[in-house]
Amino acid sequence: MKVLVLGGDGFCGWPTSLHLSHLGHEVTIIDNLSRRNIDTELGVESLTPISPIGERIRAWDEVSGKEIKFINLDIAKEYDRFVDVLLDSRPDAVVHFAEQRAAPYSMRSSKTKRYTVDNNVTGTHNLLAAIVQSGMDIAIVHLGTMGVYGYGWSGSAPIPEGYLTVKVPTPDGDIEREILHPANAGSVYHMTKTLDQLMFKFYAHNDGLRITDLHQGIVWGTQTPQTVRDERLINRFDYDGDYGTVLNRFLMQAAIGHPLTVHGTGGQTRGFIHIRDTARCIEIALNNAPTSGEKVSVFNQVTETYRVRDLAELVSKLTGAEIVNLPNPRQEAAENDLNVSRDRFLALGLNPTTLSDGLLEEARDIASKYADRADRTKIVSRSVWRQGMEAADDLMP
Ligand code: NAD
Ligand code: USQ
Repeated sequence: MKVLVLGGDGFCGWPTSLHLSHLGHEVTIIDNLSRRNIDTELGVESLTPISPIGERIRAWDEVSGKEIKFINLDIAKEYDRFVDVLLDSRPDAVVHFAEQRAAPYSMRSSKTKRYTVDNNVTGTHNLLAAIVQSGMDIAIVHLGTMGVYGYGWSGSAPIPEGYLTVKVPTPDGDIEREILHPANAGSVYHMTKTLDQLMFKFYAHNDGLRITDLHQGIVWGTQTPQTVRDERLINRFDYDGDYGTVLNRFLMQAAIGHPLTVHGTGGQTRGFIHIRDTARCIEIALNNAPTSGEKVSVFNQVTETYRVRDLAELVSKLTGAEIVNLPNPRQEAAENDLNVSRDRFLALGLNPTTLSDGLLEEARDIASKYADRADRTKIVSRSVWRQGMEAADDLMP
């Protein structure tokens, strides 16, 4: 299959590109390298030493004998060029990772709110319009988020895979309808993903586009069987207060003797998935694309759920790290349960990597190995959801 990977230089996109190339697909990465530029803007670097994209691709060619092409292009700003790329490369599928993905970064300032909306909403819409304009039959696999549902909105009822069956009262009695699960975004970033869903619904219905939307939980881990083949292929590991996600942050904090930064009581429950399983889920989604005229195919891409304080305790037990409860910089429920339906990927053969399989390896081979690259001043999350909220770094012991 010919596959364009939008955002293929990023944390999920790079290992997925290697995985697809390893399987024999013809992969072209499109990326504007904005994520690397945001690192520069924030004055941080990945904990792991990531190589420039050209070197990554050369290294992959050397170790695997397989070619990955790279095009530096902004999908939100270079529409005509993007249409030309589609017409020239004639892909069978596009995997879309190319969005600003950090909730704290999206809440940092009015500038980053506007950037996140402009980049994500326009980028996704450009992709849809470009495929229609090209007249080609190209399957889309998009990385969405569990955050479109909100966390615990339906109490103990499991969150369905995308759609909810509801009863609509009418004068002639109730009628049943299937609707998109109500959107309950918790940040400007998550809001852009709920807008993506509406655009997908429209284009699947109006133009018969074949779209899969993967509602992914928090990705943890770093390496995949392909990224370990050469240090120049290593995946990025974000640990800073904006881009670092909770479990990877706790592992890295433990490795440098920093207290584990639990927001509030740590009663927030979230869905998790290992990076190896992300790549495998994309493969499964590409092999099971819907046909034209079908509704958007939604999968919940989550393998386990954990409460933040339980994660902190797990890491603390493993490493002896101290735990600190900081005022929560976010506006979110202090405690929530999360019950997620996740049958579709399991039915299609996903064999998940669990925390118990991978945590020790991650702590040893990544967090400890690269601990001396960490900048302690970038750890605490300084982006607050509303003006006037307390910045937690003044309260660190
Ligand atoms: P990332 O920031 O590491 O990667 C995104 C890539 O897209 C970057 O390389 C960036 O340069 C590129 N990009 C952004 N805007 C672009 C544009 N306009 N044109 C071209 N390239 C552009 O993020 P990630 O962690 O790899 O996440 C990838 C996708 O998966 C995102 O859509 C994110 O919302 C989703 N997701 C991530 C996680 C997670 O825990 N990392 C969880 C759920 C969903
Ligand atoms: N948290 C802490 N301490 C920390 C960091 C985070 O307690 O040091 C808490 C947060 O307050 C939040 C939870 O941990 O309650 C998760 O935060 P996170 O930064 O790990 O994840 P989140 O902001 O939800 O975003 C990440 C990805 C995003 C993706 C989302 C999937 O950055 O791209 O969409 O996970 S999900 O959470 O399922 O919506």
